[in-house]
Amino acid sequence: MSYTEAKQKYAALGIDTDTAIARLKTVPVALHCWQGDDVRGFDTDPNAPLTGGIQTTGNYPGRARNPEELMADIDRVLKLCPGRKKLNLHASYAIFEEGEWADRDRLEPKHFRKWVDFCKARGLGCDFNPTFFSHPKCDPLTLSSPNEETRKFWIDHGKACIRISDYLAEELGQPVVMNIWTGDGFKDIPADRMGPRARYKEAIDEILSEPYDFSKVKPCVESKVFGIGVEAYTVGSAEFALSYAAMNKNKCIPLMDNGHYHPTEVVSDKIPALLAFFPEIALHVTRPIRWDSDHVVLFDDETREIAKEIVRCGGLEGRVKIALDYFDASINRIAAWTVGFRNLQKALLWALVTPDWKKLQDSGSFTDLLVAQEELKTMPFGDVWDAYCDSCGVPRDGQWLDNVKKYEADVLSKRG
Ligand code: RNT
Ligand code: ZN
Repeated sequence: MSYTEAKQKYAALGIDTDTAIARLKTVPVALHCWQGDDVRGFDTDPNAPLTGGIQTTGNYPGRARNPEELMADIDRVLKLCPGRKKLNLHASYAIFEEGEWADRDRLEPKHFRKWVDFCKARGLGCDFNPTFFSHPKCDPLTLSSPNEETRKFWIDHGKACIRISDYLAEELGQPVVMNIWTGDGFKDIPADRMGPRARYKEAIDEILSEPYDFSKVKPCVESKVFGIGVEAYTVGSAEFALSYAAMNKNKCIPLMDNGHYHPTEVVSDKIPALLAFFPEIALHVTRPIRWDSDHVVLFDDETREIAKEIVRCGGLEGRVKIALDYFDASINRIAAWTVGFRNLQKALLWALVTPDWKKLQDSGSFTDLLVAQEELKTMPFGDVWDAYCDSCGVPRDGQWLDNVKKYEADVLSKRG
């Protein structure tokens, strides 16, 4: 089936596939740098285990060990993925000069200058994240710690990250989403649930007291239901994060990660709920298997449904900030990165060529709606996807994995 035929079939449903393709090309999606090196970063012992309730599993060879390797790997992914990208960095990816090192409370814009050069050369915007985990100053709590010195260290880190985000926004001329997530919580039933939350709230207030222009720097608060080692209680629960964002609408936005809810909850349904109240929201698109396992994003029902809600609710017009967040260390990391990014693009394209059946719903025509939704599934979507890849100058499905395998043989397999 050719694209021309596919285009006609969609036209019969009232969909212009050319318009959908052109639209998707303008939508920024943040590519997370941390799939390339198992969330290790460059500022702490690369052999120390991750802390903060997140975990990578697997020891597939070829992990990026330094900025040069990570940048080369990102370049490979960029070439294999269609669509408009932003880079998404963590503070732990600071790049120091020979012999230089700064702790997280002392990070400065200059430690991200090489990343700015990288983004500029590729026309990318950049998002940013303070790194409140995998560091000796996690006691293990950070912003909610009862220890004043610990809390101050992490507040200073958050403030430094606001200044770095401001620098990234200035330099790259695009807004920077700056996401606050901590793994603060307890393994077992806490004696005091309120204290940590009160301290967390105050600490975020202090971070956000650092001056910034909210049209350029978009701080977010990401919630989580539980993490490994903090199974009984997380300080930044859904209610906490959402309430914080609701009470501070002029200075931050809520961020939902679809791995951070009870397994039967779906973020797709939460998108319009939040957009009824918030002008802007942010997403981490990932794939949970039984828990926040951060598996590679698939072209599955929920990813499509998330994409559909983004499109239906006007999210592509800037109201929904889209980012990816997964890390699989058990397979080729470049392939993991690429297939996940391509799958999100696929889901967005799928959503853009899905007819708006609001009228069927509003007129109570639920039989028609069900049949229409089911029949859409066997439309020649693959041809539209191929046309999108072609027009972005990237390989079609079936044509990129060999490229990754060659890179593995030539480059990745030589890394110790
Ligand atoms: C962890 C959160 C957080 C991290 C990244 C590395 O559960 O999802 O967003 O995955 O910041
Ligand atoms: Zn996340």
